This record gives sequence, C-alpha cells and structure tokens, in this order.
Amino acid sequence: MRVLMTGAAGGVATMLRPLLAGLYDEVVLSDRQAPEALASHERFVAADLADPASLAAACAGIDGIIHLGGHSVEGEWQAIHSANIVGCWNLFEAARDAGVQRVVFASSNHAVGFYRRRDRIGVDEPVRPDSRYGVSKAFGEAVGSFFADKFGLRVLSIRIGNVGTVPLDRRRLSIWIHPEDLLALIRIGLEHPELHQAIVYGESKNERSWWDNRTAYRLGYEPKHRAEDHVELALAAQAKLPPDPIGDLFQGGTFCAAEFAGDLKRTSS
Ligand code: 15L
Repeated sequence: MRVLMTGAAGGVATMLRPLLAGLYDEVVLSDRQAPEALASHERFVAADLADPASLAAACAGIDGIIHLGGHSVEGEWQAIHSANIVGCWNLFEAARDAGVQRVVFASSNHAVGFYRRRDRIGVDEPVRPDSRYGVSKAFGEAVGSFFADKFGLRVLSIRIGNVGTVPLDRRRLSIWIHPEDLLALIRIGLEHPELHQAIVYGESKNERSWWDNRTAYRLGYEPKHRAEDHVELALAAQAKLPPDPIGDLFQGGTFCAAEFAGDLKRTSS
C-alpha cells in the first residue's frame, strides 16, 4: 500500500512519521516545504493545497491519504478559507481523479468546541464550531461524507483532541491522544475492510473524556494510553495558568473565549 501524508512538515506528521515505518510500502510526504531527514521508505513531493496540479502529482499511484495539511489553528478567514475550505476540496477532488481509495481526514475537537464541558457528546449531535477553524473542520467532515456517498471513497474523519506524548493541562486530560493511539485510528481509516465513512474522536483512553467514542470502538480501536497516568503533570501545569471564565466552560477552551461576545445563557445547552 502506498500512502500520501499531507502537511508532512507539521508537528503531528513529525510525530507520526517514525511510527509509519515498516507499515506501508511507501509513504509519500507532501507539503509546501520539504520535511527533514527522509527515511528510506519516504519520498517527498512538493504540493500546495491551493494548486490542483501539484496535488494531482502527489496523489499519483496512491492508495490512501492521511490529510493533515491545512491551517491547524484559528486564523483570518482568508487563510482558513484558502487552506481548509478550498484546499480541502482540492485534495478530495485530486484523490478522486487519481483513483485513491481512502482518505483519513484530520478533523478537530474544535468542530464541536462550543459544547459545554459537562456535556457528553457522540458524533450524532450537530456540529458546534468554536472558531473559523472549527467551521472549516466541520466542512471537511461534510466533504468526506459527500465523497464517500457520491463517489465511493472510504473516508474516516478523526476529530483530533490534542496530540502529544503527555496531556498539557486539565482540558487536555479530557481530549488528549498519544501519537501511537492516533496511528491506530489512522490505520482503521486506511485498512478497515468495511469502512464507508465515519467520524470518530481522536482521544486516548481518557477517564475524563467528554466524548462517546463508540463508533471508533466498533471499528476495532483499542487505545493503549491513559491520560490519567499523567494527571499530576497536567494539573501542575494547569495551576500555572490563569482562570479563563469563558474558555473553562467549554470543550474548545481558549478557542471559545477568543473574540467571545455571545450570551452565556443562550449557550447553556
Ligand atoms: C487543534 O485542533 C489544534 O490543531 C491544536 O493546535 C490544538 O489547539 C488542539 O486543537 C487543542 O484543542 O488542544
């Protein structure tokens, strides 16, 4: 199997690359700039999500795509629109044109960030984006669903929490995912024989989880890492942070607090 990873110079890709060694025949890395230190199973193809011709070249001969590329935090609408709306569409179109069978889409918890921390949500609740970035991730999930139903691609959208070797603070104890667990979900997207299209939460085995991740478990997900194993570290880091009267109420944290001019009473459920 030949796999294309977009956004290959970014932080999440850098954590995943060594874990992909030995799993696939070839991993094609694409980004605007080359990532560092290519391994023998890796090949770099320069591609820009705004440039369909470069995406066509990156998708040639590919069986499955891990789409990490795009704008990965909140930003100006122009930047989000270009990378995550037009760019995401271009990526799926290039995949279809090239006959790529599968796409794993890196969605985000920020597609549902305006749910309260006291809520427990699955993947059937309406999206509740907390940022332009979150809106673009909800859009990407919809594009994935469309390309699966209309054109037969197999698509897994992973609403990634926060990727790292340890959870960074109290919020991340609920949404953290270790890179090895993220890889396990990605492998479901690239390999599960019965996948059509699905949305799952990208989290490890987190006792403080806000999410019902039964879709992932039904697809065979078995997370190995527990956020609670790092609870002291996370809470010590939390103690150094100032309280955030808006962000602390919502799953999306600071993404909700930024620019907030809403009515808390009307966002209570
Ligand atoms: C994300 O989607 C971002 O890509 C990442 O930088 C973090 O902000 C993460 O969410 C988070 O919510 O912690």
